Amino acid sequence: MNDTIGVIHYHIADDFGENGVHRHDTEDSIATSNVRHKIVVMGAAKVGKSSLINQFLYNKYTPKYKRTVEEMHQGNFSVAGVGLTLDILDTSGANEFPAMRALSIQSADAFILVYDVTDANTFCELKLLRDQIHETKGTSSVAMVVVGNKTDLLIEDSDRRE
Ligand SMILES: Nc1nc2c(ncn2[C@@H]2O[C@H](COP(=O)(O)OP(=O)(O)OP(=O)(O)O)[C@@H](O)[C@H]2O)c(=O)[nH]1
Ligand SMILES: [Mg+2]
Repeated sequence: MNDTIGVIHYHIADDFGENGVHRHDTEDSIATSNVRHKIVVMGAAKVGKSSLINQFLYNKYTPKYKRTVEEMHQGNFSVAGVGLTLDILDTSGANEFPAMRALSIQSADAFILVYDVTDANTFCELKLLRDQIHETKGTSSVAMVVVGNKTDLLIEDSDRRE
């Protein structure tokens, strides 16, 4: 998938569906939705994958940590007048269940790979993940975006040095 997504206007979800699936289906978005993609969010434990998703979809942030096993979210967007449904899979950074990770990779159209800018190990982990994704997909032509998270901690560090 090499589609370029321009400006995304997103809605804040206000409903929690069955099976832990968070949905935001307005009549308007259902009527016009005609593109659907599955995005899988991966990265080491505690880098902030769930926090990014919760902020993006629901405008919510909590400093409390609760580990994820696996959670599917859904967002409906309008991109240049075209309805877009994103199924966003939040994964566990712990990789306790490698078979589950392989299935997630197989099912994805695109990936968001998250690391913590204050922890170099989490960036190294992304390299391994990238290799696993290429291997599982059988191609290196895979849509992925790398996100460096927790940049606020870098700003705090430089403030302290001054
Ligand atoms: N300072 C700071 N803390 C953050 C940021 N994003 C997330 N956190 C905190 O980091 C911790 C881990 O965040 P999560 O979003 O749960 O991390 P995760 O990658 O989903 O972790 P797993 O589900 O275990 O893989 C939480 O206590 C968050 O509040 C950020 O941008 N800055
Ligand atoms: Mg999580």
